[in-house]
Amino acid sequence: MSILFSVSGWDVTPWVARLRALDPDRVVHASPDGADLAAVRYALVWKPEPGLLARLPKLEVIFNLGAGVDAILRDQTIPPRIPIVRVVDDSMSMRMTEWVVLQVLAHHRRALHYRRQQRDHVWQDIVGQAAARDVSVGLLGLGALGADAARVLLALRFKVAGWSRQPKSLPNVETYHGADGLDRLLERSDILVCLLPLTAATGGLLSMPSFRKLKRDGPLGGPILINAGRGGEQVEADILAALDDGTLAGASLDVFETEPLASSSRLWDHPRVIVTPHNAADSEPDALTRAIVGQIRRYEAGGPLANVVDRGRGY
Ligand code: NDP
Ligand code: OXD
Repeated sequence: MSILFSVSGWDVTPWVARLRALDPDRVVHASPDGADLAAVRYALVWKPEPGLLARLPKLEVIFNLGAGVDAILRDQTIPPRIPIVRVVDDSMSMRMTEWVVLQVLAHHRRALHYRRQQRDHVWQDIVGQAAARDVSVGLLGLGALGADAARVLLALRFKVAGWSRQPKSLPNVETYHGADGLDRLLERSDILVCLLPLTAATGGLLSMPSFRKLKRDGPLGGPILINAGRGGEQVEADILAALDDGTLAGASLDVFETEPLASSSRLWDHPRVIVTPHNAADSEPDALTRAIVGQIRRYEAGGPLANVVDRGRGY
């Protein structure tokens, strides 16, 4: 019984090497090419070829090598009996929190403005710079990633609120849920951070109607949008229109409607936008292969799998 990798867009070599080192007795295929598909028990995947997983008759568990499962759930051929396990790991949460904090601080401390001044050799302070305790950060999504970001933002003294599907309680975080809750979160947010999974309910949420509900009288000269969830959650034409008409004062985007972001997109050159290439929190081969081998050992000893995706919910 073997393990099969099916990964697109990444170099799978370090993953295969680490897995073989951790579990030397197991046959590990780096790709479906030439593999005995009839003997595959576990599949480790990122955006696998649609239809492939349905062709593995002995498949017992799918390990998605990222946290988001929108891509794999689009493959309707995956038999419902096979559990899909996603990434929930400190190595990922810490990376995402670093990215979120970097972006929040960049806008809070006007990094883009001072960068332009540096380029022009201008020595000039913005008078009346707000303190973190005067800035409200609203987190869309209070899961593994949102909750970790909240913890560190609180340590920096930001006011933190969050929105989830179900009611949730986190220390020192104002929490909201449901449609009414979303409006209440938006109207109190100077900085909106999206860490939501892409589902039928979250697609297109980051659009002009939401931007218009954000807090307007905060200390940053207007609301800021930060998105590292999925590009399908944002309407880029609305983001640009909102930046142009002052509905948004700035944005940091790690994910895009189409990736890679087209070189013709105005987002690249916008003076109040930070673009990163969907790398806010990369999957770390070392930590994640260790976690997967641990899960396989527990599972084979009769224990439960952790972090199984609820396919009905979509995340
Ligand atoms: P989790 O499943 O742990 O958390 C998701 C959160 O979103 C939960 O709080 C959930 O609510 C909330 N949520 C889902 N649907 C809704 C809804 N309709 N209304 C309100 N809240 C909702 O996911 P993670 O935190 O691990 O990851 C979040 C996403 O981040 C991933 O799905 C992926 O898209 C993205 N990501 C991006 C990366 C990057 O590099 N840019 C890297 C890793 C992940 P509830 O608590 O009630 O279930
Ligand atoms: C993920 C991602 O979902 O990197 O893990 O986007």
